[in-house]
Amino acid sequence: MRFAHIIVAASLFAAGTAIAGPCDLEIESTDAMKFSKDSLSVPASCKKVTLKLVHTGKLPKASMGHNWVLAKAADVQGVANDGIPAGADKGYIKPGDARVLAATKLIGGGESDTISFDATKLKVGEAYNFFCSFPGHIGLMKGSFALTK
Ligand code: CU1
Repeated sequence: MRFAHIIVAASLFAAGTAIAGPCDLEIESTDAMKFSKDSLSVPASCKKVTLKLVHTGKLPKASMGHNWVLAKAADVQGVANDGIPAGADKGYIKPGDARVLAATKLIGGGESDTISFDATKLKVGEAYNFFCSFPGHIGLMKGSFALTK
């Protein structure tokens, strides 16, 4: 299992993905409502994780906005449901939602956002998901996130 993770990471790297270090992640999002990766992981030794979300499309935030939201897999649907009434101004995230472990801002085509978050509260073996909380996007824009030993 651990070996498989290494192979995935190595192949992503070989594909030219810009990964500056093991605790630095980058993911793209598109006008086709897709993330460029289905899964992300960082070593458990990371105290701080940096994630850069890039929107490679051209469509505006109002119609094809994307963000990157991290939560426990079990919390994801609830975070998504509660984010919709929060509206675009709040990035479709309920203010103060403690289930949200990290989130970028909502961005449109041509934009990017980079965040850093505390990884020391994340646990090896816990199932995390990342997703886009723009209404209706979670169906296509969701992936797994894990801490690896
Ligand atoms: Cu999205």
